[in-house]
Amino acid sequence: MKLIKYPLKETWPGLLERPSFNAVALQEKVKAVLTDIKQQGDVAVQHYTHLFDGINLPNNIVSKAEMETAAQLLSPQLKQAIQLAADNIRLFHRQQLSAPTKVETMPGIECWRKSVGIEKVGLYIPGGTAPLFSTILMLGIPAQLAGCRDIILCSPPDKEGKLHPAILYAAKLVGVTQICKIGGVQAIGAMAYGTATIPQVYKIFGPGNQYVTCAKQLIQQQGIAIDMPAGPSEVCVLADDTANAAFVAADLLSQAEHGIDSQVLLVSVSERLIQEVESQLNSQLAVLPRKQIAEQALANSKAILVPTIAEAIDMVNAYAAEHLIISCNNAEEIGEEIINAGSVFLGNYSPESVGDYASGTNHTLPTNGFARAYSGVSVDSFTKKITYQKLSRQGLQQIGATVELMANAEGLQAHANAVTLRLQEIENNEPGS
Ligand code: HSO
Ligand code: ZN
Repeated sequence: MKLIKYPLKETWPGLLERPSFNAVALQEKVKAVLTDIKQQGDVAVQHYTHLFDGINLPNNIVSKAEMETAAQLLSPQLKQAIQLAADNIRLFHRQQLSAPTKVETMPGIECWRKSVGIEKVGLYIPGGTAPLFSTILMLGIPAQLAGCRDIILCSPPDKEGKLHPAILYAAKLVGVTQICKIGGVQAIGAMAYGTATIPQVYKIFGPGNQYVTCAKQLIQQQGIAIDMPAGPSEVCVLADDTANAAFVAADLLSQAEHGIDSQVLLVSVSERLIQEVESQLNSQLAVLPRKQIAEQALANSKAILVPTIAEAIDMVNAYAAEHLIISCNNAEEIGEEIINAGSVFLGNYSPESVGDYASGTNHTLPTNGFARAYSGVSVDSFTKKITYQKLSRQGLQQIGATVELMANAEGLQAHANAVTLRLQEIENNEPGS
C-alpha cells in the first residue's frame, strides 16, 4: 500500500479517485454480442458459450436431476451454514416489508401506496475464480420476500458444462424458478431480450466483470431496469490507535482477494497502526491461496494518515466506500457521522466478511462512489410502488374547485372538464335540487 501523510484537502479528489478504464472499445464488443443474442436467440447463446466458456451446450437449462445431485455433493456442515445465513438474511429483510397505510388527505379523499413485486427478475452470478453462491442468498431472498413471480438465474458453466453444486443448492433454497448455464454478456442479453428457452425479465441484478457491467448499462438504455451501476468491490477501514492491526490487515485482505481491481483504503490517525498493519499485511499475505490476486489489488491501494478523527470522517465521507469498517474506540459515535457508505461495520469485532455471508444485511452494495446517492439491494429493489386513490362525492366537492382552477391556469380545459362534469352531476342529483 502506498502511504500518504497528511494530504492537503485540495488533493483529496485525486487521492480518492477510483481507477477508470477505456469503456469505448469495450462497448463495441459488448454491443455486438448483445445484437447477436437479440437477433438469433438460443443459437447465439450457444455460440458464445462455446466461444467464451469453451463448452458446447445445446441445452443450458439445469434439470431437476442436477438439482437433486447438487444437494448430495455438499457437506452437511456447508448446508447448515448456508441455511443459517439464509435465515438471518430472511429475518433482516422481512422487516423491510410494509403494509400500505391509507392516508385521508382531506375528508372523502383517501390515498395509499402498495408495494408489488416485479413479476420477472433476472439474477446474474459470476463464475470464474470463486463461485459466489452467497450472492444468490443476497438477491434471491429479497426477491422471494417481494413476491417476484419468475426468478431466473444465469451463471457461467465450467468446462464440463456444470454449475457449482453450492450455486444450485442456494438457488433451490431461495425459490429460483429457472437456472440457466449461461455467463457473461450472453446471459445479460438472453435475460433482457428473452429467447425461446429463457424468459425475458424486467430487471437484472448481480455483480460481474467489466463486460457484464457494460452489458447491464447498455440494456438499461433499452428499457430493462438494473440494480445499480457496479464497479470493482471496495473496503475502507477507518482506524485509530485502539484498532487491532492484525484484524485491520485481515479485513483489507478479505476485500483484496476478490480481484486484482479490488479497492482497499486505510484511513488512520495513528502512524504506528499503519506501520503495524503494513507488516501484518506482509505476513498474512504470504500464506493466502489467492496471494497473487490480493497482492496486485494492494499495490493500487493507499494508507492515508490524517491529523484528526474529524478529518478522517470527512475523508471517508468523501470516498463513499461500498464497505466502511470503523475500528475506533468510539465506533458507534463515529458511525453516526457517516453520510456516504454502502454498509458500515462498527468496532473491532464486526468484520466485513460477516456481512458478506451471514449476519443478515445485504452484500450487493453501491461501489465506485455511488454510495453518495444509491443504497444497497433490499426488498425495495424488487418491488414497484403503485399509488391508489378513492374519492367520495364529498371528497370531489372539497377539492374540485382547486383542480378546475389549476387546470384552467395550465390551459388544460379537458382536465378541468373531468371534474366539472362530475360536480354538475353531483349537484343535479342532490336531494332537494
Ligand atoms: N464482498 C463482496 C461480497 C462477497 N464476499 C461474496 C464474499 N462473497 C461484495 O460486497
Ligand atoms: Zn467479500
